[in-house]
Amino acid sequence: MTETTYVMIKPDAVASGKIGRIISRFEDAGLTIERLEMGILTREQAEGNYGEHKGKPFYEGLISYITSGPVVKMAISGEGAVKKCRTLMGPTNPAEAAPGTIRGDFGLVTDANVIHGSDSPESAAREVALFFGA
Ligand code: D4T
Repeated sequence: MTETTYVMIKPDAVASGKIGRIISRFEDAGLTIERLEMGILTREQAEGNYGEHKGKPFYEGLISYITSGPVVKMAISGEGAVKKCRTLMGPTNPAEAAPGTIRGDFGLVTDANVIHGSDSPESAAREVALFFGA
């Protein structure tokens, strides 16, 4: 099924010059970049994206990290785009991510793990609306 997901290149990857190589992974896989915008998240946007983690020990660090510098926000579409993007990204902990995945190739630690991607079609719809409007 053709669907649209939300993907965000995180501050560590933007600061270290990985934007182009990361976007190429999605285009090379046949997915379409529908929307693209660079900017610094407000605290409200960061909390909207990570509300499910509120109260966890890593939450405050996560919010300050994700608002620490520019990110690249994208809406990406294609057949099975939600799952496909997560597969291209690799697991949350870059130490467990295989070579060839984005986190495996460009990341080292969970608290600065290069990229975010919606984990379900429901999250994707909510996050695309949160960052790009309806
Ligand atoms: P995101 O949401 O950024 O795509 O990551 P995942 O979907 O792969 O993983 P997640 O929701 O479990 O974690 C969200 C975010 O929190 C950071 N994190 C996570 C952290 O700093 N320490 C931790 O122990 C965990 C579990 C990394 C990603």
